[in-house]
Amino acid sequence: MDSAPPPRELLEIAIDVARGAADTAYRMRVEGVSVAATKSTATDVVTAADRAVERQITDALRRLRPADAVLGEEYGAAERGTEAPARVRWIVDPIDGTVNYLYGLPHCAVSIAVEVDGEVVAGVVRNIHTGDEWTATLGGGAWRDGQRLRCSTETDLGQALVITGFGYDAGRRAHQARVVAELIPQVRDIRRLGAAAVDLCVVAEGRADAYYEKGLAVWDRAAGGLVAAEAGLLIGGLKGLAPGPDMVIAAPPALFGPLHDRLAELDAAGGP
Ligand code: LIP
Repeated sequence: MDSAPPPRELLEIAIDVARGAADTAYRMRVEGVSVAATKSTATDVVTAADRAVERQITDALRRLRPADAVLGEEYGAAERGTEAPARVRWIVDPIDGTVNYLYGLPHCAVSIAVEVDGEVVAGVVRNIHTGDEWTATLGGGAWRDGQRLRCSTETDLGQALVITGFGYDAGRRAHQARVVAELIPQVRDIRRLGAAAVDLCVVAEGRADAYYEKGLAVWDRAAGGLVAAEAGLLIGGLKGLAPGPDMVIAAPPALFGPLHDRLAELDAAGGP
């Protein structure tokens, strides 16, 4: 198989493609967007911008890296011109925080991560409205607009500002609401901002102390998870599992255990 480029080179491609995609998303938002379709439930929406932006990203990656695999939220695994295995795979969320995007709330982003041999080695999250751009390479640190990111050093869960999110299914939301109702008296406060990729970057730069959510897809968390890890956060699931659809926890080393244990007690990975 072909050799893979260094993470920095892959990151430069991701940044360039994400900037063009975010410009398109912003232009389409200004022009006006509406719901084009729904997915898992009537509130799990897709706009024409989600689709157009993912096509733009996939087309650009095809031109630049034709032998690579691409996995996107809206169109899944993109067609490749070859059956040869790909060492490099791009993981794309064209607009993370789609409901925020639909309503014009400025907490939504283009998220592009890139794996080599199954490990995420670079990622970019670019806020569509503000242009805030978070990047990371494996072992190379996490950055926002040239500033190195360091996560919170909070050690007391009772003083922690914790970000979370909720799914689209009513039964899952009811279970998640029960969990957060039990947790909220035991932490400083809860924030629900609506875009996992940005939430992970906000925690990476210490503007919140920790994050957890059940129900994330790999494209929601791939780039933001690398940014968070490179900023010093521990990233994991419950009971020794890797981060995945059942649970993603991102917390500083001193908080990871206490938050993990509380979420396990509350069966936060359970429910529908
Ligand atoms: C969103 C996530 C968010 C979650 C929302 C939704 P989408 O992704 O980023 O954290 O709470 O329910 O899943 O659907 O906007 O790509």
